[in-house]
Amino acid sequence: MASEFILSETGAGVLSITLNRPEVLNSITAAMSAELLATLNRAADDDQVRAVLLTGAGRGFCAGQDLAEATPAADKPRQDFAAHVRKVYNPLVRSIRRMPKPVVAAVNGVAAGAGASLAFACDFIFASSQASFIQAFAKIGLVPDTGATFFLPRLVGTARATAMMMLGEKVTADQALSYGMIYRVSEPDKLLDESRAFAATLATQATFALGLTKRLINGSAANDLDAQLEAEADLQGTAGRSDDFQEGVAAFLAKRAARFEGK
Ligand code: LHQ
Repeated sequence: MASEFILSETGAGVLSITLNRPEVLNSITAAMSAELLATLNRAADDDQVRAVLLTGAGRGFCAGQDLAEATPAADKPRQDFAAHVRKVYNPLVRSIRRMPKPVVAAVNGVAAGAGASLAFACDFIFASSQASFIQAFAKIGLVPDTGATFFLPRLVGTARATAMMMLGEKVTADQALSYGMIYRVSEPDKLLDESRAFAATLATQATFALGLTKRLINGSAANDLDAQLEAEADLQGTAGRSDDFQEGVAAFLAKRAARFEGK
């Protein structure tokens, strides 16, 4: 499928995806979401891709739902947002969380509504010092979606998550870092280089095990201790049979750098 609203390129084992509707701060239409989902799903199956980077073109990361596409009209029946969220947003979150490789968000500017939620679904968040995070839903009479009510309390605790989601106030990159909500703040002109270099380093690591680690992190949100211990044992069995484990130990014993292939 040719992409009109996103750009993508692969290099050094990293698929870089750029949301590309800068004139509306990369807000999401159904068409853009379909392109993003197809690209993410292809990345999941592509052995050449061992890490994914998600960023936005222009001065914004993503302003959430394109409100021009979701405008209520007095003379029309009210829209069914339940169906919209299930179709347009939930598959994106599932695709990022099920991706058996790390996904890095490079938040170059404002991330609002579902745009912020998408960043929260990623494994690492780099943010420009000029970026901000806004749970804009409350301001327009909606509830947080796209996983925000799942990820945000886990990232920052219930008190801060409630304030962010009920007040819709802007959280700066530095605040987000101090909350433990994001991984790193970069200077605006260094964000892409730093986050891409980070993703490229991840892509040289034992990415098969990183994918399994991600599954364990996903599971720990719902499992009790016994279930989680069992899941760890199970996936350690899988990791222990991998080529990357053979290589990792061989490299350690030979005192050389490992050459992982992600399998
Ligand atoms: C936009 C948008 C936008 C269209 C900026 N849409 N044009 C799920 C299910 C169903 C329905 C609804 O939603 C959802 C999930 C959601 O994501 S709900 C939350 C939707 N997003 C928002 O409510 C955020 C709306 N945007 C804003 O509050 C501001 O634009 C922020 C705070 C993000 C940035 O403010 P500024 O830096 O002052 O930029 P701006 O407001 O001037 O925006 C620049 C342009 O982008 C402007 O167009 P213009 O033609 O005037 O230059 C905006 O209209 C356009 N834009 N967000 N979501």
